[in-house]
Amino acid sequence: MLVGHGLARGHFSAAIGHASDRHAWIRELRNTAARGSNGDVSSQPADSRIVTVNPTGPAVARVIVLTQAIAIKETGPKETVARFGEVYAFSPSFFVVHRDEATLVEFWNLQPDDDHDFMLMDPHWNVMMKVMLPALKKTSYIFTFHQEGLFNFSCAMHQPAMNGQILVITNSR
Ligand SMILES: [Cu+2]
Repeated sequence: MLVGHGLARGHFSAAIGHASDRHAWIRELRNTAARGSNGDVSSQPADSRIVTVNPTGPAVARVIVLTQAIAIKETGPKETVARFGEVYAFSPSFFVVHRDEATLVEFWNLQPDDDHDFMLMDPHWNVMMKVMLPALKKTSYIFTFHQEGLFNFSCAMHQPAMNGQILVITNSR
């Protein structure tokens, strides 16, 4: 089990300063089932809020998630790729964050020529977020979960094997 380790607040502001020129979006992701019929989330009560995602800002914990090539056409084994297709994994595929604690998740796409994506689901398997993880790039977001529970994530491009889970536990601090 990997738990994001504590860090001084504001420590990452310089390291992720480049995030501002990426598609800068600041969202509070909510359960889509809680949305009104017009899809407007701004009118929803605060308790429907699941997670806040920011491209940049202060974080108190950090997790690095690598994309790992398990069996691919470039390196084989050829028989494995023929039987299963190209197989990738997130590493770690399971990590723990504290509720209401800003956690920097830094995705490192280690593949020189394969894109991945990160698709985050709510506990009812509604897709809350989907972003690209371009080849040979670091892509980072700051997640602040407001609900405890188990959240699944996937790379939609490499199903059914490339998945992971985030366990949100109580903030004891
Ligand atoms: Cu992938």
